[in-house]
Amino acid sequence: MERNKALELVKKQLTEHRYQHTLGVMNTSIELAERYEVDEKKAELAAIFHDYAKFRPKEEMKKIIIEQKMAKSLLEHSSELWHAPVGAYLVESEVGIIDRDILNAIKYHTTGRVSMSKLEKVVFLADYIEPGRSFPGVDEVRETAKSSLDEAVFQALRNTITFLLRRKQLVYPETIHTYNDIVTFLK
Ligand code: DGI
Ligand code: FE
Ligand code: FE
Ligand code: FE
Repeated sequence: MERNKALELVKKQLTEHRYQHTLGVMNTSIELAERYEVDEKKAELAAIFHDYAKFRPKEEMKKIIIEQKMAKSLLEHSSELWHAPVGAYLVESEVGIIDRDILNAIKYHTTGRVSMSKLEKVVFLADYIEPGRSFPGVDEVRETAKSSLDEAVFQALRNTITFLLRRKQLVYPETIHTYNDIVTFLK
């Protein structure tokens, strides 16, 4: 799918603010894809559609999680997590993208997963460091992203988990598993 067509489709699903974030994730994903030798076209499309389901009503997302037999544990954790797997499903069923690599990059963009592909890491990281983000510690991750994809993904995960712990929030097990997998790999 051509970039402008994809952007036109996603724009209808998002607020102006979230659309600007999406453009940031798109540009950052393409840059990272170039740097780390990932398919740039796949990175572009995955980034454009990564937050496709962000504004779907919770009830609709819940119904899809149950009907499509996605992990039941999602329902016991923050609804903030739902738009990623639900987004992958809707991008396939509504937009017609069938590329598994792209769909997995959308599906795992919030929690990551064990043995992430380079494409999945690129979108996960771009979502964290795109120019519109202002998380504490994001500049360190931006700097690291210039030299190591894995080290930068580790730092982004570490910061996100630390943020959740500080706010006394549940941490989804897949997020912890992703962290352990990356740490083991980096040692
Ligand atoms: O959709 P975005 O805001 O661009 O970013 P995102 O999809 O990476 O994250 C959405 C939210 O999910 C964000 O507030 C952080 C939160 N989050 C990420 N991992 C976990 C999590 N929340 C919980 N409770 N548990 C997690 O493991
Ligand atoms: Fe998201
Ligand atoms: Fe993220
Ligand atoms: Fe996002």
